[in-house]
Amino acid sequence: MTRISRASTAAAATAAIAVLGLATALPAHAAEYSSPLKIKGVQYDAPGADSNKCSGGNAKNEYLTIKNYSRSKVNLKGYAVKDATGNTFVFRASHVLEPGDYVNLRGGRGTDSDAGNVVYRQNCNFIWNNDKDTIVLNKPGGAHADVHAYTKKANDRDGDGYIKYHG
Ligand SMILES: [Ca+2]
Ligand SMILES: [Ca+2]
Ligand SMILES: [Ca+2]
Repeated sequence: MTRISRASTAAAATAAIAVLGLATALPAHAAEYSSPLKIKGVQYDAPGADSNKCSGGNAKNEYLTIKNYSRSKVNLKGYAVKDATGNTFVFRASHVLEPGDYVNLRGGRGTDSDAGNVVYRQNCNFIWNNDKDTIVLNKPGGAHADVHAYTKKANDRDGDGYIKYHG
């Protein structure tokens, strides 16, 4: 991607909107943010009957995969994940993602592992609704990194509980 200044980006965007007359017509889901980290996919419905028991439940099998699509290392510390109702998880610890590296943010309790590419929410309740929800990934300052709304019907055609966003 060509690197251009913020001012020229804004000017270009304004010009494009003026030309296309899209100022009020852009739907929210068309937004694509500039971010090194994006949502690779989500297993929003953990396989099998859901149980939020910490022992024997399956919240660990509900997970969000966040991947570093940039050519630089990125520290997850300070990044936050939110659902449509505002349930929030903040990455509190340093966890560096190399270019192309990813992390699975899983429900349930467990030991985070950089080598194992896993961070646990330390919460045995499910966060991603099985019918529909919105996944928000925010940068440490609060700006959006990536946002995806889904419904089981529209976005999970094969019905396996997994939706792929970025490859
Ligand atoms: Ca779920
Ligand atoms: Ca399930
Ligand atoms: Ca699927």
